[in-house]
Amino acid sequence: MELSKKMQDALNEQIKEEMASAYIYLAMAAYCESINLPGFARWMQAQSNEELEHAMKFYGYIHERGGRVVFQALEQPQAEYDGPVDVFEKTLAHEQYITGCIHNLYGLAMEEKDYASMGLLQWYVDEQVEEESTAGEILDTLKLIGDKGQALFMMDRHLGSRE
Ligand code: OFO
Repeated sequence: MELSKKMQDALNEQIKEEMASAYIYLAMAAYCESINLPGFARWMQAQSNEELEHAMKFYGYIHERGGRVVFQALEQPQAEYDGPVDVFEKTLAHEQYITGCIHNLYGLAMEEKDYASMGLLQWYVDEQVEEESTAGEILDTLKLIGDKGQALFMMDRHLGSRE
């Protein structure tokens, strides 16, 4: 079954969202470097790489279905933040936004009875549960830590161990 034009456009739009996510997290990585939190920066870089993988999974899928990938322009990501809590508040909010995008896509696939796309999107639905949970847990820990420098240092080392 050929990919509908409407579904193709929506998937291309989601490639943009995933690339924008990669760009946002890389900007957060650069910010973390600037405030001497190299572990946080490393974690954000790994997050950014994962987002590129999310984009490329859609890229591969559109081609597999005989569709056409068209890239869109990305907005400039925010450069400055108000410390690590702010970074993770924005990370969680962004992931919640992405979950909404994925659910809308799933809804469209259902409407169109595009079962193949529903199968692909189920992977993203599950991934978003994990993404929100991870960001939420880190945010909770950061709120507990408050301004205790030593605990933040330990957290930085811990986050820096992400592969
Ligand atoms: Fe962070 O999951 Fe994709 O965007």
